[in-house]
Amino acid sequence: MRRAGAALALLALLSGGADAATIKLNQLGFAPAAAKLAVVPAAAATSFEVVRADGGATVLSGALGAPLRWQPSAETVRLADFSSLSTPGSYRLKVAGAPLSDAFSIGPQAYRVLNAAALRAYYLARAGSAIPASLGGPYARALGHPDDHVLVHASAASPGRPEGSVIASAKGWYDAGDYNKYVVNSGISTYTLLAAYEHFPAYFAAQKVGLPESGNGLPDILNEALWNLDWMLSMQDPADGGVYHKLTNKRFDAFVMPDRPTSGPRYVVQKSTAAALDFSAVMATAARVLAPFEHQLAGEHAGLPARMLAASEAAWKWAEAHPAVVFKNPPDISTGEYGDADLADEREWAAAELYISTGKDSYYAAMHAERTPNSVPSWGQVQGLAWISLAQHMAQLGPAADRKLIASRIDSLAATLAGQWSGSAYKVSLRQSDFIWGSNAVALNQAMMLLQAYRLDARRAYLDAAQSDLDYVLGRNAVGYAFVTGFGTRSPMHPHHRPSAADGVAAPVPGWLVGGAQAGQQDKAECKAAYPSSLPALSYLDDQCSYSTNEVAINWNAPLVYVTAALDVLTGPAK
Ligand SMILES: [Ca+2]
Ligand SMILES: [Ca+2]
Repeated sequence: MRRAGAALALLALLSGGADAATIKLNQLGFAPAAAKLAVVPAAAATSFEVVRADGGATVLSGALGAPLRWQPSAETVRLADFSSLSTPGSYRLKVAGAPLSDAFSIGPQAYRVLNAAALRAYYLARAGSAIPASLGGPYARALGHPDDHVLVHASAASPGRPEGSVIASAKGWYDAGDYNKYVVNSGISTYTLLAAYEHFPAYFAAQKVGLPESGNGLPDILNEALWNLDWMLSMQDPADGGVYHKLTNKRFDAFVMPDRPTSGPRYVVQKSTAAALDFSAVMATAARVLAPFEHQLAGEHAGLPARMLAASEAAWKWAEAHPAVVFKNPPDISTGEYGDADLADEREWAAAELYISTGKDSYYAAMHAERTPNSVPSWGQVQGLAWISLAQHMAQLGPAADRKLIASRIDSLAATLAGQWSGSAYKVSLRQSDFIWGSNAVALNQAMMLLQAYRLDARRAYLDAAQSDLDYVLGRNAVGYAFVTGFGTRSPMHPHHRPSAADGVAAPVPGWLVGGAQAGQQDKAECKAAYPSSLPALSYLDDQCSYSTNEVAINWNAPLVYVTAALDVLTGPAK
């Protein structure tokens, strides 16, 4: 991810988001039992109606909330709460003085189709795989980046693999808008998919995505995760357990299809402590998630769970011996860095996953749970993932684990997020300071943490706040976009994503969450189109040039997969 080399800005066809007078709501819809809110511009009206999308008959009317100021967009808005409407159907919101809202639907499994598309986006992003028309439809393409002939970069040279050695490191997902593969960002992405399965196995057993492997006895989400896990395994040096930080060209490819690379040979680059620890955490997680499928894992995957656990422990040992190898791009490499100098959280996460998967108390001790805080996960800050896994496995943990501490870490972060949600004019947990690069994923990772607490203590506010955060990315935001390609009434058409730019298909590859609004405008010099505003919640550009607000990334889609599944399950009928 990050930075296009020579981004050729398309002539900006600014289809434009909604303007300030527009009603903002989740453009897909809601489960019958979900909280249902819309943001209405504060004008003269004090009441709202919900009308049938066909015919316009009023089915509900209510009072708007008090006008409140939302600092991130400098707007004054009122909330419409139509949670009491639970009859399945298609509706619009009507407020005097504003255009009718976009249509939305109410019905069970409101996000099933979106969830499948968000997972399919990973399939369409597979390196080393052709996408046949039978599975990819208009997004069929030739195989790119086989990575069967990858060079060991000087920074990664070891006695057994001197500079220029050739290794195979096939499969994996393209990280984002670019065609490179990064272990650190793969770590949180793959974990989040594995956690989605681990927490909601019945949902994913029924989730058919349409993969080459579909029907092989594994749920599709695990088939997809395996494509990247196979690649990650090949990034470990079997001689010492260390893990290469990334597999990359020296420079970014141009905006071409993946089978037409423009940037020469590919390299594995320098082993790093972050890569080893993220790898260790993910392999420990995958080992236990895949263990029940031992009999379905055949051929190259035979015995995989045990090999993953061994790989995890070997990477952990390497990291213990090399605790502070911080990655920095060598001078001749200019692709994404994923550099991170704070490695305590990576160590805490790996220790927690190893504790859960091996039962060895030494790993729990290594986590130092009593001094490890909880936080909203991001690629560089992963301690929250440790707490998610510990909470999930609370009932099976040994006596060394402090259950009260685990529950308290989960609940206290959720309480903070719910407080932010409750006090927000848009009723979202995002604060002004959360409008950073990838703000849409911040919202969804906040939702994921809220849902962990709801799963522990069933406090309704946590579920409603998580719903609100999904609503935010699906349209209840200041620019009025459903921020997932192919979904909603207004969604991104020009993501910073090489296949979408080069495939000759007008519609972008579907199912991708774009980064979202933030005021940094780091691509301003490359963008011919002007940002509509410098306010954080309005600073978004649906233009290919905008890598800082309109790129896609595997780590951003993963919480979309998690949260849509969780809300389908948790707001659905009792099982
Ligand atoms: Ca870190
Ligand atoms: Ca296209």
